[in-house]
Amino acid sequence: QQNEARAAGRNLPEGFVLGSATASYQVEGAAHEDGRGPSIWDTFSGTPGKTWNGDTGDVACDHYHRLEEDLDLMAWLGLDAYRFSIAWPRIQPTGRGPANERGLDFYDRLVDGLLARGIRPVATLYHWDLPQALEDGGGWPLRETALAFADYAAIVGRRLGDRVGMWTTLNEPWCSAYLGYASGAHAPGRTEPAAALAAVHHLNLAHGLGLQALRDVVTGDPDYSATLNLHVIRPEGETGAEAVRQTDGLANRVFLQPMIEGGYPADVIADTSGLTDWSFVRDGDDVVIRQPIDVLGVNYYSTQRVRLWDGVSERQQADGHKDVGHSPWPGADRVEFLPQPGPYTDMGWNIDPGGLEELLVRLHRSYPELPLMVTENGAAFPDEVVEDADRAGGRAVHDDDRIAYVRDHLAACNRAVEQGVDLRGYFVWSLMDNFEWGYGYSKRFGIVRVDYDTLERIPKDSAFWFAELTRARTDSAGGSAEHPPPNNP
Ligand code: GBH
Repeated sequence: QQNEARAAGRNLPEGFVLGSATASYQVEGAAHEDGRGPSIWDTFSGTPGKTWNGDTGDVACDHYHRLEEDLDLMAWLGLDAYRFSIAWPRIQPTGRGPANERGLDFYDRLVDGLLARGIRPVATLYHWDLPQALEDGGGWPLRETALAFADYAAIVGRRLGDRVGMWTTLNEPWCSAYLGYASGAHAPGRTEPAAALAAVHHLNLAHGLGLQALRDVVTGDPDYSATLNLHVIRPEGETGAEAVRQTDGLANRVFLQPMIEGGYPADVIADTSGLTDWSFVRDGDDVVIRQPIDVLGVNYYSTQRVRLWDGVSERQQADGHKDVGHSPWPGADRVEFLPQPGPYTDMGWNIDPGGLEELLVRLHRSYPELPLMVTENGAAFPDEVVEDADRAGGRAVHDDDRIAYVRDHLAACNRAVEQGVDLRGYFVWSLMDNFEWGYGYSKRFGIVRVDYDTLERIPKDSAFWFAELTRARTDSAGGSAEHPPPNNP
């Protein structure tokens, strides 16, 4: 496995960035400390029945208090870059008004700690933890939320803008809009398809306004980006192409087109005309949203297969369950998501590295000038801790399945590069096990295990593999990740 990791590392293009990713609400904990205000995820996870086991991010991985230990882990992993998100309610407890200095101090320490270890800080402004007060005022379906986001971006940019290497405005606005406001599976848990479409627009607007605000105040020379969870959707049967058109519009083109080309796809507006007339889009918004970006972040996990429901068969959802409850796809009522062939991760998502290659190549063909970055890719598996006398601490997690997942997706990245795709890097999701949203702590995505009783970090085999991978490029002479990770007795 060590040799294999080294081989995988040597295949990557010169300067390819290897990193790991997390998000504030999923790892930080310290939910009520240093002036942090409540976010929609505090409210949602605190509402009975919304998350697995009633889990919340109150403590999470306690990353807020274990920053130095986690930074040392990242250094041991040999990360080129670390992708984290900033909790808006730490910076502005009610989403508006003056900055909370103690909140800014935490990210200041994080950024400095990364730079001291030679790791490039990649900061996301919004990874789903909207200040609750802004949701109380209407949330993402309202224009005011996008305007507030620009003020927040300016505050953060002013404080960290001399040191952050890459800024990302939003993480996966698809999830914020459709899971937050249509299916209700994510905070704030609303099930209003028309509001979800208004949220799409105001998230896009926030992206544009946020970039403008950052550019006004940042003194460094960072890359600017957004991260999308673009869907790879394959057609099934005669009606497949039409079903792909509808879902590709709602999932992909409704973000890509305004951000990169300007304006909304006419077919999406037509498909959703029964829900909204899109009058929330004002003159000039298109120009604001279409700000130049230096790189597009792509989060990729699995693929989907669709056709139009024939009205007779039992309609399926993506996960193969019966279609119950509210759909995250406004206006695509006839689309049926078919179960995908395996193998699957613990999320029930199919493993399909070819989908990543396909997606990167498609994006490159559509936007040949736009560099790409895989800002998330990874897998949940039900890992087990076993005794292992050869390891520091006497325990190990043998997650061969995760190693294979990452290896095969990196190989897909290489194939895309061979086809001319300007792919700049890859971030594994995630640095450590964390709060997996509606699934609480039941799903483990980390390359480092978190023991939620003791909050101890135990590097899994995939972490050793990743450390070997990063070293393969810097140190072709040898050297090894064999030496024990930090903080292990
Ligand atoms: C990302 O979301 C998030 O950015 C991150 O915070 C999260 O922890 C991580 O991934 C793992 O979930 O239900 O079959 O239609 C990924 C979100 C992944 C959304 C797959 C929709 C479609 C699968 N998504 N997905 S299906």
